Amino acid sequence: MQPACVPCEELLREISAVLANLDERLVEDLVVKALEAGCPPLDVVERGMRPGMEEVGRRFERGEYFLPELITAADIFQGVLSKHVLPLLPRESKALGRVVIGTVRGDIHDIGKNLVAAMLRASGFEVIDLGVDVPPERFVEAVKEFRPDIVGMSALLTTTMLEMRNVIDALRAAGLRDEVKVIVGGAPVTEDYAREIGADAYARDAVEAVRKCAELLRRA
Ligand code: B1M
Repeated sequence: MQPACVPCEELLREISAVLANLDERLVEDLVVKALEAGCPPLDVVERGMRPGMEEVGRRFERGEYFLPELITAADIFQGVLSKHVLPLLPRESKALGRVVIGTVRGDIHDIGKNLVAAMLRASGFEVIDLGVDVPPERFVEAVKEFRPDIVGMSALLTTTMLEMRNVIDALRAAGLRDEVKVIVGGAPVTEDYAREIGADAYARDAVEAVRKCAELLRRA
């Protein structure tokens, strides 16, 4: 991603700060202001709102915030995203490929996964979203049922990212591993971890996820 212009950078910093402070009205006002000023919608999300969520997470770790604050932050994020940002995403009409996506077993974080799904759809992928807390068997069933080109997994917890390996093993046991490409992502996931568990790709954000999925199709 290119650096944002100076007025955008300032607005994005402010968005991050007011989201971290859980000020819903100000988040919405500033997001609208940033979009009207021409800041790219994805910069608003990835460089404004996402760092705000990371700060919420840090305050939670330090014991300054508790579960209700995490829930409030998630509600603010999702509300602003669906009201102001998602409607601005382009609609690509070409059918690029089919992706089955889900958050792995034991994990109910879905904001990042939903953003990845929305970006893939906007870029011309057909997306089948299995939701959250998805067990390996459900990924396997979905591959049999929908015959996707790609399986995408999201995990936000260091404990649940281990499930990604179980899904890949389950696909292999069902004789389906060579039928699909696998992409993984989520805050604790890394390129090295993706390689270690035998995934085909890792993406750190939604834009990279779209680029990597397009690359995976070219390699298929
Ligand atoms: Co939770 N939580 N949470 N939480 N939560 C984290 C993840 C945490 C890092 C906070 C912290 O302590 N700093 C921490 C995990 C620590 C760890 O494992 N190391 C944590 C914890 C501990 C917990 C609970 C255990 C708390 C508790 O109950 N005591 C609990 C677990 C519940 C469970 O899943 N079983 C829990 C619950 C929750 C809420 C339900 C309250 C809520 C989620 C609501 C929801 O998702 N609908 C929540 C939230 C909001 C967070 C933080 C604050 C924000 C997550 C978020 O939405 N970020 C988070 C702190 C953090 O992330 N640093 C935290 C914004 C989003 C756009 O980014 O999800 O990273 P992200 O997605 C990005 C990329 O990662 C990537 O692209 C996305 C878009 O750019 N990506 C992919 C994601 N998936 C991808 C898939 C791909 C490719 C890219 O390919 C398929």
